[in-house]
This record gives sequence, C-alpha cells and structure tokens, in this order.
Amino acid sequence: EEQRSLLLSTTSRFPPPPGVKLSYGTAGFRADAGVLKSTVYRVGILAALRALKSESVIGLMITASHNKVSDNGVKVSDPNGGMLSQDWEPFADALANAPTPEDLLRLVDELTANKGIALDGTTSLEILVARDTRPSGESLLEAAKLGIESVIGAVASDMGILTTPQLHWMVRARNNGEKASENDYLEQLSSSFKCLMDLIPSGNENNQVGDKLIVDGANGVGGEKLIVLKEMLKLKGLTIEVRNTGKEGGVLNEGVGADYVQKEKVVPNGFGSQDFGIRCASLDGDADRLVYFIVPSKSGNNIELVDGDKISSLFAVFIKEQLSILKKEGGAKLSEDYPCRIGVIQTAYANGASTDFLKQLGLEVVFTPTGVKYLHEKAAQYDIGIYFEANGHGTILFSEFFLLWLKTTNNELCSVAKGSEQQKAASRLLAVSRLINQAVGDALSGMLLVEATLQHMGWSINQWNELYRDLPSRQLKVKVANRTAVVTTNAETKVVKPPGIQEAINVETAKYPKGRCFIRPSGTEDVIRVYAEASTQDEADRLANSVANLVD
Ligand code: 16G
Ligand code: ZN
Repeated sequence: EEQRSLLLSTTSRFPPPPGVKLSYGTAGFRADAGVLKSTVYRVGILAALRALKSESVIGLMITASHNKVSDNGVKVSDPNGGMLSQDWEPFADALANAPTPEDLLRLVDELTANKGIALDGTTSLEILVARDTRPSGESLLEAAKLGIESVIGAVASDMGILTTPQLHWMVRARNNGEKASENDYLEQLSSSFKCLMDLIPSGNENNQVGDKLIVDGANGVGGEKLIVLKEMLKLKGLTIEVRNTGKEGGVLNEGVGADYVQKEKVVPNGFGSQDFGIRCASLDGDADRLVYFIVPSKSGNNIELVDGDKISSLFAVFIKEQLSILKKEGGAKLSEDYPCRIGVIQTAYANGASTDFLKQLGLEVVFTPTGVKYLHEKAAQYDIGIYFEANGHGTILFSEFFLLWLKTTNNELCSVAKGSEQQKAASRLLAVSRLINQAVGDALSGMLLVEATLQHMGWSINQWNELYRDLPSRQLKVKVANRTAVVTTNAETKVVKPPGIQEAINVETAKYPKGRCFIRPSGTEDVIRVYAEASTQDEADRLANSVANLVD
C-alpha cells in the first residue's frame, strides 16, 4: 500500500507529454530533451524493477550519443553490462506511454506478478545512474533518481558524468564482485595497455608507426576522460593530443565526432592539412564509437576514413598472430587441448572488401542485423568474438573458459621478457581481454588497443589502412510515412515486404560489377536507409539513387 501511494503520487508529478509516443529502440529512448522528463522518470522505475528481478546492480545512462546537443535519451544496462534484455523492451514502451498514474500502476502490478517480483522492501538494490555532458542531463538525472526511488528497495547511486561504456563497465564489475570505481576503470585500462606495450617484440625499433595521435573528442565527455587517462599512462614514445574537448567553445557533435567523420567523410572542426601524416581519431558524443582518419595533404576536406571494419580487421590480424604462436610446436597445444573458436561479427554495412579480407585470413565471418545488442549476442557465442559496426562501435569478447585456459598457460598476468613465446602470446591475449571493454563497445579502450597493436606490428596508419582497399559505397536515406512497411530478413540483406521490391533491387544491382545494395528501416529515425557498393564511386552513387527511387 505504501508502495502504491508512493508510485501514484510521484508519477502524477511527471505527466507524459501530450501527443508524443516513444519507443525503446536500438539505443533506448531518444528525443528532444524537452519532452523526456516523464520518460526518464519512468525508465527509473523500469531499472528499479529490473534490479529487483535480477537481484543485481543495474545501470541507467542519460545520453543521446552522436545526436545533436538539444536531444537526449536514456537507456538501461543489464547486470552483465550489456543492453537491456530484449523481452523487457515492450514493457519499457508501455511504461513510457502509460497515460495516467493509474495506468502506470496497473502495468507495474502486471509485470511484478508476471515476473514474480516482490515489492516488499526486504532487499535493497542499487541502480548506478550517469549522464553525458548535455546541459539537459542534470535535471533528467534527477527525474531518473525519483523514478528509481519510487520503488521501495531500490537505491540510486549518482555516478555523475561518465562515458556510456564506463557506466556499463562499472555495472558489470559490480556484479562480478570486482573493484568498480571510475579510478578502477582507468587503472585497468592503463595497466593492461602498459602490459601490451611491454610485450612488444624487440626489433620493431625502426617501425613506421609515428609517435603522435590527435583525438577529436566530439566536444563531449570522451575528451575529458581521455585527458585524465593520458596522465595515468605517462606514455613514453607516444603523445596524445586531445582536441574538441568542449572546453574551447565548440558544440557537442557539431561538425565534429565519429558519426560526422564516418558519415560525411570530411575533416572535423579543429583539424586541417597541417595534421597531414599524423594519426587522427574521432570519438562520438558518449565515447562508445571510434574511427580513425587521415587528413588530406593540401586544401580540400575529404579524409581517408579508417572505419570500424578496419579496426576489426586490425584486431583480427593481431589476435590471429597470437593464436598461431600458441598453436606452435612445443607450445600449449592449443588446437589439441582446446580448439578456441574465433568469429568476426559484421552487419550488412560492413564494406565488402573487409569481409573478403577477413575470410581470406581464414576467419569465420557472420552477419547480424544493425544494433549492438545483436552483434554482441552473437559475439558472445565464440571463445573470441570480434564485433564492430562500420560506424566504429564494437569490442572483442572473450569466453570465461578460454580466459581460464590462458591463465593455466601463463598464470603471471604480465610476465615480461622472461617467458617463452607462448607465454608472451597468452599474456598479450589476457591483457587484451582486460583492456578491451567486455561489457560494450568503448572508444577509449578500443583506441588504446589500436595504438598498442600498431606499435606491436610497427605499422603506420597508412600501412594499416592498406590492409585492403574499401569498395566505393554510398548511403542515402528516404523519408517515408511509415518505415515499418519495410520488413527485412537475412541480417537485413533481403526485403520480404512490400512484395516485389527485392526483385527490383536485384535487377538494379545486377547492372553493376561488384554491385551490392540493401535497404532497411532505420531504428532511430522515420526513414528507410539505402546502402550501395560498387567498383567505382559513380556506380555506387547511381545504384543507391536508383534503389532510393524504388522506395519513394
Ligand atoms: C544505434 C545503435 C547502433 C546502430 C545505429 C543504427 C546501439 C547502442 N546503437 O545508434 O549500433 O548502428 O543505431 O541507426 O545499439 P539506424 O537504425 O537509424 O540506422
Ligand atoms: Zn555513442
């Protein structure tokens, strides 16, 4: 009874905005910040119930990632640090759109009965809440706390301003009984990075890597955190310069950031031809995406993009090298004792040249629909699952079993120099598993792994970029009244509805050598997206345009 009146009274303070219907999409709820207070409050309730159900720590993140600064959003991290379990999404939608406090109470009653959640206050569970640097974040975070604390037994812990992957990491660490503060996160990243650097084979002194990295922080939270991390690293032989930290007056994601750089393929603000020859990287607004790029030598705006597929390929090469050391004669008999299944997960957006490259390396490549939750789920089925979207979101997952096996091969976490080649390879893989975020894609940890890998290989960004040459591609979007009219299958590569469209796409695609084209409904906007690839830019453009006309 106390619970019912608490929920009714608090909910009445957060009426849903009239005429707005929101849905928990691939990235949670996202909208103009002005309409989000009630939604965020209600997601607070959802996170509290999820915590009680799972008897674990849950996370709630307030961010709209790469979207414009006036937008905001909210998403939930599950106990393992991954996205909210998909079977809770319909409940999230219903809760967010419940018109009256009584409707909301009814939904909560239904869910608690269904899932067997006792709201008797006998247990106390924590929900970690954090936000990015958006000005609207502070008051939305207050709304989230009120939502959480309107459920008896749930306690909100305000973690302040964090990157999205930092929050997911903390949730995971807490539930694993590990140290889980922000400092622990930074400490784990820097110690495992140093371990990888210490294990670089000698003889790479004359490498081409280049000792400077310039990072575009998207005027968001990532730049700030990177400055702290950089101090902890006390790097020798590597200088990281951070630009677009948000402190120089630039606007979040405006003409900057990983999404802008990847979609527009142009130089972000604050960069120019003076940076030619230097490795450049770009984070997005909440630092869960990372791309690298090379600026043009002279005037002009077009960059050479080194995207998520290239990052995935770089990591695959490095990991494959370590595995083959482990498999060598006299080693730990990797293939006999334990096969180690490795897989690379991509979406239909992956450049066809990257897929060919990975397959030629002898790796298993599988496809899922767009959206981190799908890639992550698939990657978790391997001993080593490497997943990246072309847009730069991704990570590498290691199975518990494989990590245990590695530890028996080398129980010293970072035994430099002394060990055998096999032990060093095992140490490197263990360090990678600690450096790269096991919860979700993380631009900061991914960047440190790229840096360590380039140093290990002795490769410049150009050498890395030349692993394969991207096929020219074009992305378009077509505004439609109802995007759900388009239904796809086979990891979004085939249209099943409306009838006839796929046949028409096939006819267009067949006109171009190396042509490949697909359409899919966006999960975040009211548009149909078109992607086309062909052997020349002009042909990719023509293919995309002709297919866009079919959709219109
Ligand atoms: C979201 C997804 C991202 C995906 C993008 C596609 C997460 C955390 N983020 O940003 O993975 O690439 O949506 O957007 O899952 P679209 O459906 O509008 O093309
Ligand atoms: Zn993001």
